[in-house]
Amino acid sequence: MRKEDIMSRPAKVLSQAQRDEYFNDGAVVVPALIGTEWLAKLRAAIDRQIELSRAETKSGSIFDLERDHTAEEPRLRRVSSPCDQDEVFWQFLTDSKIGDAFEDLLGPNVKFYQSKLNFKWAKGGAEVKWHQDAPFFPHTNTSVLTCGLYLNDCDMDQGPLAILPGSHKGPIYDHYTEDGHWTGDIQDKDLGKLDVDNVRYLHGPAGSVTFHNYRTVHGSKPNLTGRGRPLLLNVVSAADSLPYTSQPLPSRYEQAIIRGQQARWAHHEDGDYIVPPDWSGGYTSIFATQQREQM
Ligand SMILES: O=C(O)CCC(=O)C(=O)O
Repeated sequence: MRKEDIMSRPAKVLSQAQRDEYFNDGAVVVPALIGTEWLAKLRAAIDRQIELSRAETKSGSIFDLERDHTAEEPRLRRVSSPCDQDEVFWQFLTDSKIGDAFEDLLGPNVKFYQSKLNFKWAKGGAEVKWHQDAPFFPHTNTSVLTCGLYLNDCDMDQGPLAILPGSHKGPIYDHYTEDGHWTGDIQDKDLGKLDVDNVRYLHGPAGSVTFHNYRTVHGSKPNLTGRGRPLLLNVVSAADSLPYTSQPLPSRYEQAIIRGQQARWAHHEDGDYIVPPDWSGGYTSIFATQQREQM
């Protein structure tokens, strides 16, 4: 959906300044947007996933585990497609005011693309290197965003999401090595082109929500504190933005409408997009590919 059409509608839950920041900088964090009731429900659902992970000994299509994960001391990197694992995660998207925020940034018709729960466990939760989301799942237009909900307070030392303001207006960077291996991060040859001195950290108290456009360059540092950093990430798009490559994180809700209705017309924007690998044979996580565990 076009920015002018989105911004011509009155905001439901974000301020005009927050909407402007999203469009100008490619990201915004809204402090404590989600209240204690939803946080309690979601934390209980996360605890259920952690309990289930105790039975796992290696990473698979649902649980991505740190090397020293054990039944006694679980250490998770990610739960893939949490909406498919526990209905509370889906209800959060359809029944909470997060849908109003989506409308403020994407227009009245909003659909689901994928979800993941990234942990950054205490004392070692891994770095996420600079990358863009568009190379993982290109769409016909740029009305695609990732929304991150901090389940606990997240300060500067816990590896908050970091973004490079304005980078959504720049190029799509290569996420393959020169010899054609997908790494899921921006290659050394391009790192010097990034304006990393201008980095902005999106942190805040529990219930704070980050929104970044799928072209925005982002990443996060390791979590070396004793406090975990569970971050629930949902990717949503305007209904008229369609993916044209296979989904890395399959879900029964893919393309399900969260607000409004399905589009009759797809909107296409001009541009050059890198083609991701064919994920239909399976995908683990950004942590595994960036750590070169599969190369
Ligand atoms: O968990 C994080 O800090 C960032 C994750 C991320 O950017 C991703 O999964 O694409």
